[in-house]
Amino acid sequence: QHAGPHVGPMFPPTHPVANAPVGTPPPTVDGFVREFLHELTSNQGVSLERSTVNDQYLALAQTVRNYLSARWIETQKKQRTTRPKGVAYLSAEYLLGRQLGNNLLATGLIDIAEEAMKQCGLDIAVLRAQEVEPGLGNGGLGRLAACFVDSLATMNVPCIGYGLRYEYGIFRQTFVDGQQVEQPDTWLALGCPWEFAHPEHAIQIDFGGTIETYVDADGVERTRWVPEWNVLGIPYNYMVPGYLNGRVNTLRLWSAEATKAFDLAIFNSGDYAQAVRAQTFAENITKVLYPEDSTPQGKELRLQQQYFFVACSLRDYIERVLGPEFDLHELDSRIIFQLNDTHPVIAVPELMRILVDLKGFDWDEAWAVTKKCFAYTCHTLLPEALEVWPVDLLGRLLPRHLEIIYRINEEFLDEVREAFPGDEMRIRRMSIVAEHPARAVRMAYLATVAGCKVNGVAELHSQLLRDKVLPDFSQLWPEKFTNVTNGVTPRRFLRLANRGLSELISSAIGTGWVTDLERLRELEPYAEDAEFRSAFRDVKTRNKAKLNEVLIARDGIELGQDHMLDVMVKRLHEYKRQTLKLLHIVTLYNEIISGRLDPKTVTPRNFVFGAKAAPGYLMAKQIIHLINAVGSTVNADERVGGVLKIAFPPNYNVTLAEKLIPAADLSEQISLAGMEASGTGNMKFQMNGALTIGTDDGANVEIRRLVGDENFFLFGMSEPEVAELQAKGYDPGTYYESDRRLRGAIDLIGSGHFSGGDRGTFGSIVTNLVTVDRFMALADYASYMDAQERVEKAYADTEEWTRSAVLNVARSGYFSSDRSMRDYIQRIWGTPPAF
Ligand code: T68
Repeated sequence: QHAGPHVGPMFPPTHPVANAPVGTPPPTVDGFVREFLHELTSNQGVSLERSTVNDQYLALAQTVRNYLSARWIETQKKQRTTRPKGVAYLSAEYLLGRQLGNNLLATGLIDIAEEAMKQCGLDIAVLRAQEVEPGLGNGGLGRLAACFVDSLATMNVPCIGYGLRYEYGIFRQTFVDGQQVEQPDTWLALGCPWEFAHPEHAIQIDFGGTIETYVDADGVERTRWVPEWNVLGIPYNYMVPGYLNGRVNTLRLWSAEATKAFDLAIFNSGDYAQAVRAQTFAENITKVLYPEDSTPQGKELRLQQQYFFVACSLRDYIERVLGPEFDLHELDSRIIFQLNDTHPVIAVPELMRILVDLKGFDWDEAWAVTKKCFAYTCHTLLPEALEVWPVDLLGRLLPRHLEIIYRINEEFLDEVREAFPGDEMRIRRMSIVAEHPARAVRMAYLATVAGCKVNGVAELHSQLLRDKVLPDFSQLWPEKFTNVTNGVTPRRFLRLANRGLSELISSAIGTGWVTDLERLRELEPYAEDAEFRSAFRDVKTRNKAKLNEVLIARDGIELGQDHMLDVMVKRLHEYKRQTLKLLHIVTLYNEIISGRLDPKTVTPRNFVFGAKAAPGYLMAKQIIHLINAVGSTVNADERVGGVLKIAFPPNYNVTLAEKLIPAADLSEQISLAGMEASGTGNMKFQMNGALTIGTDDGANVEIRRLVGDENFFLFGMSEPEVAELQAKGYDPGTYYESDRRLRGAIDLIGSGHFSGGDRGTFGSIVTNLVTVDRFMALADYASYMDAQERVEKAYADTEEWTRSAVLNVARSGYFSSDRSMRDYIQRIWGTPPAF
């Protein structure tokens, strides 16, 4: 049952009190009040009486930030002398969530700050609610990056996170007549107190132009890039504090600005307006986060973003962190660049270009270094999610990089030819440069060829990655492939988000679990303890009450009282199957209104959805519309008697997740098996004592193995069964025809019942389900309905349910991102970074 030998924390906290220099006396409430008032007057320029909530929030943030910055400077100073090997996490997304609470926690200042604000007549909860979260990511991938940098800091591992400082993060979702409308995310509008801008460290990044050959001083023929235009990368540094350990790592996000060349153009230009537009052009690079998760559109601006941030990051690490004295032949002794999906893969030819064109390495020497410095994490199984860049686009924007990719590919294909003589089909399959439908570079292949390791993000995903996505590569280099199952930070998602449960846990087993989550195992005996279970239920009840308050204040949504809380929150995607969840709800509703089901016999439930759809993903947007339509119809229908309540608060984000997850009873993880790479929401729910209803997909497989079948509601086809059905030819129509309840639900949607009688509104959803159903919702429907009946039965036995919930928490230790980091260190990064 146990996921592996328990080795305890590899990196114990070095300084268990506050995150302040060793020897500093802990701050007092009075001292904190003084510092806060000082920040208010000196930074905001207002008195307490005249200050706004925003002033107060900013002053509080500044006060906390001062505690961190001293340790930050010390961390860097120490690193400059010890010169440890570190991790550079390259990620186009960091979905950080609010910072204030986390930084208070990391510094041990939560109680002091709360009391200090009280003494100033302020409610710290109101100040915390003022913070707009930096939504610099789409979903799981970006949130994972944020969890990983948190864990590395807490484990005392040197890490620098590199990414993009989007001026507009993930759009703010609103609903108009039940349909998604996107609003710009103006997260910087009221000021961001957590960032440190360093325009003096701007880096120039080139684009476009041509390449030319020349003969250098030694008579060697060399290539150089003659770029056409350039922009400046301005670093914005964020502090990433370890939990009570005194380490503060750095997250460095790049912002694009126009170079002097643009200023000059403005100065010289007769057409001033045109020249200013050119400046905007440069700044467009970091203007907005692309809201497409898992369906990259191949837009030029996206490639500009990718190259911009990795070029800035490599230059920064090589020139500023390592410095001019460093022998780059030894680069892998100081750094591993972890590629978070393919988005940063253009870093591979960029490092080759730096070494060969700028540092004078010969090709083989440069390739030997490069191969040791990168590792690649894949986050998907969907073929359409694998990034591919047309060569004409690449060649136009980065001509030298394209040439380097061609050479990497040639040498790689020679290696394949040697291993598999005469197998031209294999050569074509494995080529980094695809010839059809148009010539294009397959970034996942480039990452696999260049990376010293390739990993998937859950056991099943890693196996499918080896066997189905990259089979030729795993055959050639079996030792390259490995798994690291995702994890989530218990600081944010348990300690901070669920204070009640945290305190209950600590009262039972002490506080060590915060940095050593496997210790939650010690809770297992408490599952048998009726008093503990009752306290556990009280926490849930309070969390539900708090959620109600939040939803009323935020959206005017009222949930049913004393209902089971059934939650499905994640991006809207067909493979995640929000429609299957809807079919369950519509079935119950249809059975009630047609008199076959007495609502008094139904377990009262709140169904809560949270999901953003990519703006260009029309089917996803229609599904959002349908959820809202079903919600308003069912909620208003008196025949239901309030036993089914559907809530779809708009703009699901990290902040809302922190309210929803601790209140949930049931976690919906219902993707088609073989489609969800891992999932991480599933782990957060488990950790907070929700039971999972789920398919054998992604990390659900590992969750179920750990909690045991009796504490998990499994349903649906397994991945091999899916493959088999696929191969045999899937016809959703047969399921529709043969299952009365399913047909009833689909027909009700098709009848216009949820759309004021208009059959057209959801016609394409219905047609799609009955004729295509790419993700086989209909095939899993019956099994899902059965599993939901098991949920109802189980929920009726309160004590047994609580027992399961406690065991879910007790067995969630494996899903700490600290464990993920330990696995990365052992399986990928090699020698644990020294510190
Ligand atoms: C997610 N991927 C996986 N992608 O879907 C999820 N994609 O199973 C996994 O748990 C998680 O990664 C962490 O490993 C994403 O979130 C994106 O957001 C994305 C963004 C841009 C382009 C492609």
